[in-house]
Amino acid sequence: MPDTMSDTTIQASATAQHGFTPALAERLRAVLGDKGMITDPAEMGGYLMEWRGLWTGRSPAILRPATTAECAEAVRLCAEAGVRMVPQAGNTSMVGASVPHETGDEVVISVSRMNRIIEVDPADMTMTVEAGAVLAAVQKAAADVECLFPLSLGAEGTAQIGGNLGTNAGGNTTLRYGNARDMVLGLEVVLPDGQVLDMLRRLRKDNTGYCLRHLFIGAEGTLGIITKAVLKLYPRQRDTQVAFVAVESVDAALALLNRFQRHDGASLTAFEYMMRFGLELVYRHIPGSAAPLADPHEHYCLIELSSPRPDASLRQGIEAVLEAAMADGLVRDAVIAESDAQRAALWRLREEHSEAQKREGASIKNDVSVPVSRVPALIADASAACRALIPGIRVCAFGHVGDGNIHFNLSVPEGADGAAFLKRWDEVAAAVNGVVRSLGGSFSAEHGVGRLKARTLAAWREGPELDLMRAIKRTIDPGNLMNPGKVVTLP
Ligand code: FAD
Ligand code: 2HG
Ligand code: ZN
Repeated sequence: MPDTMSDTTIQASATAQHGFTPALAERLRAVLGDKGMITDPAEMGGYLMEWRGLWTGRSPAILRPATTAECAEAVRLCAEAGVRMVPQAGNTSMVGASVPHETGDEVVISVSRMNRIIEVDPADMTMTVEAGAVLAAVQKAAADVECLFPLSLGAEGTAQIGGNLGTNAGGNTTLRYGNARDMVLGLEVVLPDGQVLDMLRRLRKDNTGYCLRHLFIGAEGTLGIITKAVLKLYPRQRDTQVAFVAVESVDAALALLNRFQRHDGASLTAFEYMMRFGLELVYRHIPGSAAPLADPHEHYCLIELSSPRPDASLRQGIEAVLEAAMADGLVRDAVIAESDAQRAALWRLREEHSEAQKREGASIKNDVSVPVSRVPALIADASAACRALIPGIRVCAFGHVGDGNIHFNLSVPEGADGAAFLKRWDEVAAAVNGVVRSLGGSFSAEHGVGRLKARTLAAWREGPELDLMRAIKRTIDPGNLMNPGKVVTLP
C-alpha cells in the first residue's frame, strides 16, 4: 500500500472514530514529544488524584505541552476527535476541579511545563508569565526587582498561576489587594477548539468592549486554557508587623478589625481568624509548631500591617491599637513578632490549618462568605446547625475574616467512622449553606465550584443568571469538551 494511501486511511479513521484512539495518541505524541505525553498509568497518579484523596479519576493520557503552540495544537486535535479535556496546573484544587472523572475518557492538559517568567518590567510594574509558573516563583521574581506580587496562599509552593487565575484565588491578602483577577492586566487563552486568543496587553486602562479576560479568570478551566498572563506588580513592603492576638469573642474580632481599618486601613494587609480547636490540631500534627501565648483562648486573630515606607511607624501603631483594645476588653492577650523568622512562624500556625485538619481525619469543608459584619452570626448559627445534625461534630472554623470568608470546616466526631461521616457531606453542607443564605452570603468564596458544588451553583443561581452562564459556556465551548461537569453543567 502506498504511503499516501495509508495516511488517508489513518486520517479517515481518526475523524470517523470518536474519542482517544491510537491514531489520535500518535498525532498528539508527534506534536508534544515523549516528554509532553504520559500514557503509562504508573506515572499518572499525581495528575489524577485530588490532594485529599476525595476523588481519583482515570485518563487515557496526560498531555504536557511546552508552548502555547503545542497546547493549541493538542487542544485542536482533541476537539476534532471529540475528546474532553481537563486543564490542570498545580492540582491543589479544593473542589475536585482539576482532576478528570472516573469515566476514563478525559485527557488532562497540564500546563506545568509552561513555567517561564517571560518578562519582569519594574518600570511598567508588570510581569509576563506562562501559566505553569509556580506562585512562589512569581513572588520571588517580583521581589528580585524590589517589587511585590501580593497573591499569597498556603499552597503557593505548588499552585501555579494558571490555576490561581482559573480559580480566581483569594488567599491572605484579598483585604488589601483584591482577588487574583484584580492583579491581571492581560491574558492569553487557548479556546476549546484550539484557537489562540491573544489578549496579552499590559494596559492599565483599556475600555475596548467586553472585558473578556474576566470571563476566563474564575471559569475553572471550563472555557479554555490560560497559557500566559500579564500580572500587576506592586511596591515591595519594607515595614511589616504581624500580631497573634487572643480576642474575647468573634464579635470582638470584628470590632478589632474595624479599629485597625479606622487607624490605618491602607496598611492593613491581612486579618485572619482562628479558633482554639484549629490551633490545637496544628500543635498536635505539625512538627515544630508551638503556642505563642501562655494560656489557651477560644478565639484568635492574625493581623498583618505592611507599608513600602521603612519609616511607617507600624510597630507603634499596632501596639497602640492593641493596647487600647485590651483596655476595652476586646483583646485578652497578644504577641507581636520581632523578626522575619517569628513572623513566618506565626503565619505558619494559620497556614497549616488545612494540613493539620487533614491529618486529624475525615473533614467536610465549606468555603463560604457573608457580609463581614455577619461573620459572628455565621459562626454561631452554623455551629449550632451542625451540632444539631451530628452531635459531637468538631467545628474548625478559620479564615479570612477581613473579607467575610470563613472556612467553616468540620472534623469527624472523635472515635466516629470517617467514611460514614463523609457520606453526610451533602446534609452538613446544606445545613451550613442554609445559614449562609439567610445571611446573604455565598456557598463558594474563593475555592470555586468545581465538581463538588456544581449542583449547588445550579440551585442558587437558577434563573437568568444561570441561563446566561450556560449560554456563555455553549457559545465558547459548544461541544462541552473543556472541563465538563464542573462549575456550569449543561442539561
Ligand atoms: P489546579 O488545582 O490545578 O486547578 C484549579 C482549577 O483551575 C481547575 O478548575 C483547573 O481546571 C483550572 N485550571 C488550571 N490551570 C488552568 C489554566 N492554565 N487555564 C484555565 N484553567 C486552569 N485557594 C484560595 O483561593 N485561597 C487560599 O488561601 C487557598 N489556600 C490553600 C491552601 C492549601 C494547603 C491548599 C491545598 C489549597 C489552597 N487553596 C486556596 C486552593 C487552591 O490552592 C487554589 O485554588 C489555587 O489557586 C489552585 O491553583 P492550582 O495551580 O493548584 O490549580
Ligand atoms: C486557607 O485559607 C485555604 O487556608 C484552605 O483557603 C482552607 O483548608 C481549607 O479549607
Ligand atoms: Zn482561604
